[in-house]
Amino acid sequence: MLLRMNIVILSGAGLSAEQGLGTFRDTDGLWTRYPLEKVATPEGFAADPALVHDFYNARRANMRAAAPGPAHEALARLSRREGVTLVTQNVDDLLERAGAARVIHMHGELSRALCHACGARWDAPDVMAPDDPCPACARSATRPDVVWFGEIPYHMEEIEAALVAADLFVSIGTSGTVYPAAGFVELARMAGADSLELNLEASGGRFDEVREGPASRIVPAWVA
Ligand code: BV8
Repeated sequence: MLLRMNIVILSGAGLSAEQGLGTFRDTDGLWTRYPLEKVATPEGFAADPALVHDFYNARRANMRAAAPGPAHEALARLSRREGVTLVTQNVDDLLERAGAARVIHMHGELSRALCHACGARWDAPDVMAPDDPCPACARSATRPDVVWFGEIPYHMEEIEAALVAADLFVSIGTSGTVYPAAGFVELARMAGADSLELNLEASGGRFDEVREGPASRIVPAWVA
């Protein structure tokens, strides 16, 4: 059982891979099927909003058809403990559906929509299209509420405050290729935290300890 300590947990696509949501950079990953520049950048959205909406509509349908797994349930239980901060790069809602107390979605959420004209946010419908009117300003300027490359991740101040106060930093199911998330382990180590990676295969980042295996097995074993 984990002693009473400040723990920051960062998760990536590997946390939800076994639930059918796929990853980005594994052999059959999303970025191998959709060029990142076309579907995960503001420029790609400006060039072809319909393609981007199709990409996120497909992922939203996938997410809504999926269910949380043992790793999500274990993290949800742990998140209700004082001193535990759950940060995720994932845009799915499986941790919330597993009962997690609070999830910090630094790359946004598939289940939310954003108006890039007035900044309004609302619960995304199953299918979004470029000419959907914004419920607040009525302009056709709606987009998925996710953070694309070149955009500023959400909740950075809160995340950085948690990292500098951490006794333990745990990275789960992420390749550590996307910044600023990939730099969190260094931030936590500089602040004196121990670091642990739980991943199918070690990402090669600088962790004090690495445990390899599928999240559905190694995350509940670590939380227990
Ligand atoms: C920023 C959108 C400044 C949502 C994503 C030039 C211009 C501008 C910026 C940059 C630039 N050059 C570099 C940058 C920085 C850039 C960046 O890092 N680029 C990379 C490619 C080098 N970052 C940004 O642009 C970010 N913004 O820098 O703003 C700033 C910074 C700080 C403060 C203020 C301002 C914005 C990045 C966000 C991009 N959006 N997605 C969506 O569509 O989902 S990124 C995308 O990659 C997802 O969010 C995903 O979460 C993220 C990371 O991928 P992973 O989750 O790690 O997934 P991956 O497939 O890579 O790996 C899977 C892992 O799972 C593997 O380790 C595998 O072993 C493991 N696994 C698989 N199966 C299992 C498993 N583990 C356990 N069990 C299993 N069963």
